[in-house]
Amino acid sequence: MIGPTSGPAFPNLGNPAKELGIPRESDFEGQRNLITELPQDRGKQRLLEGTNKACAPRTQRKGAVAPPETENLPDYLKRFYSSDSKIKNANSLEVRLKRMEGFFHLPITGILSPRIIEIMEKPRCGVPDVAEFSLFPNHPKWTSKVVTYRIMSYTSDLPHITVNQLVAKAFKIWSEAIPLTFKRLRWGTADIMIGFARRAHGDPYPFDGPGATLAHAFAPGPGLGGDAHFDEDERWTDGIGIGVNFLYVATHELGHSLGLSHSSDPNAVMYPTYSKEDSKNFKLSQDDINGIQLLYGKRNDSRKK
Ligand SMILES: [Ca+2]
Ligand SMILES: [Zn+2]
Ligand SMILES: [Zn+2]
Repeated sequence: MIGPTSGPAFPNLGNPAKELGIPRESDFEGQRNLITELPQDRGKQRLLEGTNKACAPRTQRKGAVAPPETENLPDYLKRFYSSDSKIKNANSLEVRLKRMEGFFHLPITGILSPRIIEIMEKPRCGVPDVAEFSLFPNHPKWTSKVVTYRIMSYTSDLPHITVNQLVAKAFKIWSEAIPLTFKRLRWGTADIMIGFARRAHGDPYPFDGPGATLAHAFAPGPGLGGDAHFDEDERWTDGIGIGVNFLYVATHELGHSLGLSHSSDPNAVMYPTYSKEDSKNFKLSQDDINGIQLLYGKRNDSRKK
């Protein structure tokens, strides 16, 4: 959880995260140790918890129609449904599974169903759906009317100018609903630092190769707060080519950068999983608009669309 009240849980992470293009294994090793030492990283939004398993080489190739790798299901639940430790048996897989069923408005059984397995198999955002410190409990948000961003590194899949345009478009999608202005910086430190990176990239949440986790972002705050990272091991597209729709994922991640957590409304851009169909000609759902306007209020000239 990143917020104004954040403690200095990861004091060394501010700068490496600002250098996304340069993954440094030595930093990663240090940070992984830090995670081990600080299992309750209350100062930071919990993203890809327990990534060691996720990064281990897979023994079998994961295909879209392959049966679920059941050994990874507990890992999924640990990563995205970290439980409230105050509850008895909070860490049991059954409790986590029930939390997942609750999030997706499925019957609460605590038993793996085909629908749950189907959801688990989808590529998704790395931010947990339900976790003790990921629910943005203090509602962190930007207090300035002008929020700055900077694109630190690019994907090799798209021309730089396309990435610039799509990021600007993603910000515009949000700014049409709220009275914030987003200003791009070419250098220096911006509120929202954006970049592409693969595997370990300077924060405690290394990416996982092609598929599975597509991106993650941090809630508003200092340091890593607001930053949005995209997995360079994905094939990114502007919506025309084959691959993951960058505009859609960027709009989703910037929702986190602005302070929104995941929505269980399947029509919402803030829904945690990604599908090619949903990303086509998408727009903010009423749920997304309600959420963002709860934080920032309405834009006065919101008719200007
Ligand atoms: Ca990935
Ligand atoms: Zn997300
Ligand atoms: Zn990251």
